Amino acid sequence: MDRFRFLTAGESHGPMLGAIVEGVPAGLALTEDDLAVDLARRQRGYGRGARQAIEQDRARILSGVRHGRTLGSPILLEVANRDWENWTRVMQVGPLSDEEAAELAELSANGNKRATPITAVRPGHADLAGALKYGFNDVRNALERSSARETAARVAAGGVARAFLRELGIEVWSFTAEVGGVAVDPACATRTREEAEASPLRCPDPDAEAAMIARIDEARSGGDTVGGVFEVVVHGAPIGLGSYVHWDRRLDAALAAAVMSINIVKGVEIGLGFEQTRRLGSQVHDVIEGRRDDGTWIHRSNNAGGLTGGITNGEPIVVRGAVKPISTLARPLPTADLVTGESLDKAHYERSDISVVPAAGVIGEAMVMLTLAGFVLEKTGGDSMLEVLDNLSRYRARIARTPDVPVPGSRSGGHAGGQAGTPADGQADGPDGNA
Ligand code: EPS
Repeated sequence: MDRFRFLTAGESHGPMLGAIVEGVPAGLALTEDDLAVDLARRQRGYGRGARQAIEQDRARILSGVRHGRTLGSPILLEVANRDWENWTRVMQVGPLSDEEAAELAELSANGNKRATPITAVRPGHADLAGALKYGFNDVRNALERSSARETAARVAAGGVARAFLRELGIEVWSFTAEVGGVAVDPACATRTREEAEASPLRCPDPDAEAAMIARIDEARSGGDTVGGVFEVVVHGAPIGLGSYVHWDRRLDAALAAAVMSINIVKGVEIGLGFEQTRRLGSQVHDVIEGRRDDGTWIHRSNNAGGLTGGITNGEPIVVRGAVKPISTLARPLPTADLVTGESLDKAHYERSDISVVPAAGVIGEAMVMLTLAGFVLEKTGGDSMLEVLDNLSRYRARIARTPDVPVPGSRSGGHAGGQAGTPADGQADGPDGNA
């Protein structure tokens, strides 16, 4: 069973979004203010639409924390949908009385889009496949949950993972690497992390950002949308998270699945990603220069994105997500009707964002952190933070030394070299947390 897992619940225009995070060790300092930081970052970014002016996302912690510290029990989080008050009848949980049904029918007859069943499925959205799969004749039943609004709950859960990883010295950040075909030029990425974070697109290259903003404006005036690429970077992950022994123990595979699960993502790269296929091996593989005194290893480059053989190698982990253009267009594409199957001039439209690449980066961070937290706990074990920290520091100390190799043929625990891992240094039987 997974040591660390989470689930979310909630519809885009329902009363709230929820998340349950399970497996967080006891004793972690955690407050609602900690979670508010990433939730606010997810709401920002040039190209966002009208919905973000309504929402002020903040997570309530409803279980699993006492006096500011986790208890080791499931953590239940709630993010209210402020827009709910405009949707109470349309999204009512209880059955509609005859009067309530008549009220909705009248609203619809008067042209109220929200009260009218949606059948003009949007190309690129989950509308058609989702409605057919679940047997709906109103796309509202599918789009409410397939909406990227759900990612607010993931980011709330990701905030818990961030607090955990931070205690272990692991930091996760992201930036906008590309929008509408305009890419950051690494040579011109002059902004500090704080400056990039505060910029309209969370972008480290000011010139590229200006061109990206122009692309978003062009798309907006054409009733269109644009996608892009975000890059998530992890610093401080210990060597040895993940494994090559099975497909589902590879950290690179888990990170790819986690980032691909974000509603709008259609591609994931680790490190140099697809670019590696265009270069020779000698131009790709990261030359290993040796071990530092603190036990970390020096690679001349990081084209592997911190992961070799599905295992962290001590370099920063680099994961890129490809964000498709949003599928709800102000100038809708032609489509077909869900019920009649006949072609239509225009797909459904209410309101939408133009571009969400900066927000997708924050969601990417959350998915990376939630995945990493599980792999860290698999490595360290531990029911309390003290135990996790203790196990991790022993493991770090152990791998910083010459490998502790049993002498071939020895049955009594003799060790090559003799100096490493002896009871005298208190490490020989120390857990690496994976026992
Ligand atoms: C979304 C449609 C829009 C987005 C929404 C995702 O919502 P609405 O239909 O209320 O205008 O703004 O994203 C969010 C609400 C959010 O918080 O990210 C969709 O169809 O996926």
